[in-house]
Amino acid sequence: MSNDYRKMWEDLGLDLPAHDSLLETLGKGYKEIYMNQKGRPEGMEYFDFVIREVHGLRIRELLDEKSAGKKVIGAFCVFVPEEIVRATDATLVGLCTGAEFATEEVEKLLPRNTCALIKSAFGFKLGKVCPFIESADMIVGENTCDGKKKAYEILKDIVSDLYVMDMPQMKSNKGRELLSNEYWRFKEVMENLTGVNIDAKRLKKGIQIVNNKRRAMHRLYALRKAEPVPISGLDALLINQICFYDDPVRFSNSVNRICDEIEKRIEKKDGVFHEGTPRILISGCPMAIPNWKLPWIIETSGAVIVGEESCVGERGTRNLVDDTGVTVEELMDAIVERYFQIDCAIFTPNTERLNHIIDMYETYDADGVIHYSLQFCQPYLIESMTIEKALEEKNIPTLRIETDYSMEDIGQLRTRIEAFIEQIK
Ligand code: BJ8
Repeated sequence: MSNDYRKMWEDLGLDLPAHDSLLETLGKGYKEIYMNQKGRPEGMEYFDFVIREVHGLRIRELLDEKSAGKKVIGAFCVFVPEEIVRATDATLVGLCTGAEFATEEVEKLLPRNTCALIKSAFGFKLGKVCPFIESADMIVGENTCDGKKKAYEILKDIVSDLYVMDMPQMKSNKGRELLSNEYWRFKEVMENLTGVNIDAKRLKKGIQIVNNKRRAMHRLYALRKAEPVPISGLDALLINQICFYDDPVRFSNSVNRICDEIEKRIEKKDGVFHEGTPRILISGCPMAIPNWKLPWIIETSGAVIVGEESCVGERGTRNLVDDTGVTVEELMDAIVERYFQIDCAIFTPNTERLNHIIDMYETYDADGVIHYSLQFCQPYLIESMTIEKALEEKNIPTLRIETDYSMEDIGQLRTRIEAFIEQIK
């Protein structure tokens, strides 16, 4: 990375030695996991570039936008409506939550048995290694799981401008009303922060930009149904992860470009795994950069991932917002309608999620489901048991995995996954 970037990180208040070590670990992990894959589509070059520049050029772009008077908003959850952020010309970025960092410091503030995702968010802040969190004008938290909502009470003292959005826990009329009220409140907060009045034209434009991003992802997902599989699950995950950071218009164009290439590959029956490779559907907690552990083990154990029932995957991007409304009220209603369908495990009951898993299993012609929960994540861990039972009743082979971001359990995970793949072959 150039000296220019070093100055930028220093100005953002990052701890440069700690940041150097983070980048080195990231780079090493990335090389080992991504660069060793064979036959990747050429279009992955763009995403390799983005990941290389995730703390470089992308941060420079965000800082340039800020100098031009625009705002950067950081978030931890797919319930934060990007359409509203876009309508004010601000940029929404997903904050880093996929690796262990500054654990000792974190455990002075949070109990040890807090899920890795929450600890990671704190670790990146306390370790001063995340340029996204330091660039953000406002960070949006959401009262989803208990872990997050209690953690925000502590996070508010270590970040400036934390805004917390309340969240329904049930898909009832009352729940919908709560979400709607919260989105209107968020709209007002965004207007005050940016000085931009969100009218119907702006909101529609925001909706269209985000819809286009989702459309491109839907196109990519659909291509993964092919046999032999034309893109690895690791590469698809990377694209899903970059979806949270990149400029949305450029990102959508790049995804569409790789889809054009993949379509040609499919015509030639050119796959990244040979025909007949066991096809896995992953379901569960989100996997933020650089959490590639489980997919890497699966795809180096003789199987290929064909879909992710996850917020960094189909749960996060499915369903478009209806953009046909003409008033702000109609468009806001359409936004609420779309987000209220997200079947996160924080909802009770949450039967839609089970139906979606079964639907994805069938659509992607999967041979088995691997359910992934982070340790201490009660919503997904508890749901995983009902899901396993329901899937097994339908004779869908299922493996339940509980892990964290450490590398200590790689051997044990590999043994269990290899045995599962053997069983479904
Ligand atoms: S919409 S999945 S992004 S809340 S892993 S912090 S649930 S204890 S991340 Fe999520 Fe939004 Fe739901 Fe999606 Fe809590 Fe579990 Fe930790 Fe989690």
